[in-house]
Amino acid sequence: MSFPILTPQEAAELFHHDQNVGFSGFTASGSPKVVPEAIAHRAEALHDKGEDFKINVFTGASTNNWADGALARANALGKRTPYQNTPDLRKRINSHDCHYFDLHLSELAQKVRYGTYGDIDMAIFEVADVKPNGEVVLGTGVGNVPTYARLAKKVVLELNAKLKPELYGFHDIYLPLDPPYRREIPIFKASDRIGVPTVKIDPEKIVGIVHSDSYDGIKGFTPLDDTTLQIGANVCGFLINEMRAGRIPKEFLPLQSGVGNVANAVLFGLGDSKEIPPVTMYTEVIQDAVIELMKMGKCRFGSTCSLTLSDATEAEVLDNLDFFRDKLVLRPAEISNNPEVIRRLGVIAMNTALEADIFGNINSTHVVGTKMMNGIGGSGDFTRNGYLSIFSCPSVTKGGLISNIVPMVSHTDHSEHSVDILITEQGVADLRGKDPVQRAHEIIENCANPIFRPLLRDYLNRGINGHGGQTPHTMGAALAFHDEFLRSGDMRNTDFSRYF
Ligand code: 0RQ
Repeated sequence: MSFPILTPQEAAELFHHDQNVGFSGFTASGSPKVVPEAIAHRAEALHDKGEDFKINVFTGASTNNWADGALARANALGKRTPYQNTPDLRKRINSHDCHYFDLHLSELAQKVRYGTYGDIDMAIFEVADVKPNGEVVLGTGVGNVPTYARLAKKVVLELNAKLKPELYGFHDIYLPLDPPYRREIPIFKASDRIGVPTVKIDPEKIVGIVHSDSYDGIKGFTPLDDTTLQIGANVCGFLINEMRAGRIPKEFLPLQSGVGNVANAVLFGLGDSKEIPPVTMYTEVIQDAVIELMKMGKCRFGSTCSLTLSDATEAEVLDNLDFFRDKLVLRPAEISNNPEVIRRLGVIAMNTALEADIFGNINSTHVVGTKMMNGIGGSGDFTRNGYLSIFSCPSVTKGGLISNIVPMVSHTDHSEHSVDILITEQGVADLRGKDPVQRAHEIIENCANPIFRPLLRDYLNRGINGHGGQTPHTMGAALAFHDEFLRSGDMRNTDFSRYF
């Protein structure tokens, strides 16, 4: 069967108001690049005529500026899940123009298969190759394609010339049976393959192919500053101590690392360490640092949902696929982030917090408790199920106006029950085996910025000497740091006497 070749504009005409649309990819990697932008233009034209036009977009994780960015600017997103990170969409979410529900990434595919959110009307998949029988080789990110491919009524393919058919073999496509028929996910080490290399789409559903020619559009990392480097060094130092103490076996354990500069700094630090053996990753995103480690022989294998690489590194990988062929596997999000596998493999989870409280709860998503930043992403999948769950962040933000260590988090994504270790540039708080007050001392003395330590000690002592309890919060004062920030823009002005 040969499929019609469409322009992005012709493809955009196939989408209608209030349809549920599944996108390929995970982060900017593998996300569609030309059709969503054309849909955004179509939305603008329809809005100008006074017509309603918004689509509900289901992805693997965040997308890119051509998809979430353009659709948000056009106010063309009705519902959106499970994760995003573009400034324009963030504004739409916080102003209620877009109904965003923030979900653990591992959960979406199964919920979609059960029909929780209705039918999947359309899907747009970026592919490296397509066969006449509807079999496709995906690109740099898988996300939830296997599920959307099965359920979507119509599929538009974006055939990206930058990708190569030789990506065949990098993907391991596996769709688990749903409960009550689910069996074990038979991954026993990061490199195990359990599925097939391609996604088979019913050719009758493929309504056309649109050509594109672009890398994922991810910028290189900004040079690491002193704070980031020190956090990275503290994480590495902690992991080395754990290995020396025998709490991490000498073969080491698979690593998951979130996105961003801190994650990159940690991985570069691990690469420099003579003591840590070459690592494996069981993770959702592989960034530039892991590719460097592979070239240095310091990373043996990476299991991931996406290659979230800067354009230069993506080009390098695509030009050297044979070198990476036995070092990488790309899996669907429900497998890369699968709680059963994460727990079985003993993954060391390393994620970033916006703020942590003195008792060990983490806020990763909401600025001052109200404004959505990005979403929980896969951080909950890994934190809750990892062998060791580490959070890191700088001790202060915005030049010291904000303390990232607060009396009580203004929103909770990861509770004290799931967080083992907190790390800032100041040091390491080991929360394991400690009660709430012991954890508070550990966090204040080792992780809080010295400028904020007296205020945090004051809060803790007032609580202990006041209403007490195992977790000695003082309800009227627990959010005093945030309250002060909203009043004066500077948490350092917090005056607890106002609240007691
Ligand atoms: O603001 O953008 O105006 O400069 O938040 O902070 O320090 O640059 O850190 O880029 O690593 O993001 C938690 C958001 C951290 C991210 C979060 C402000 C700060 C800055 C960003 P500017 P940094 P990062 C893998 C796993 C959840 C999902 C996840 C995230 C901006 O890591 O989204 O982990 N995590 N997924 O100034 C107010 C505070 C603040 C603050 C920082 N306490 N109050 N603003 N900022 N702390 C990926 C996937 O799942 C796909």
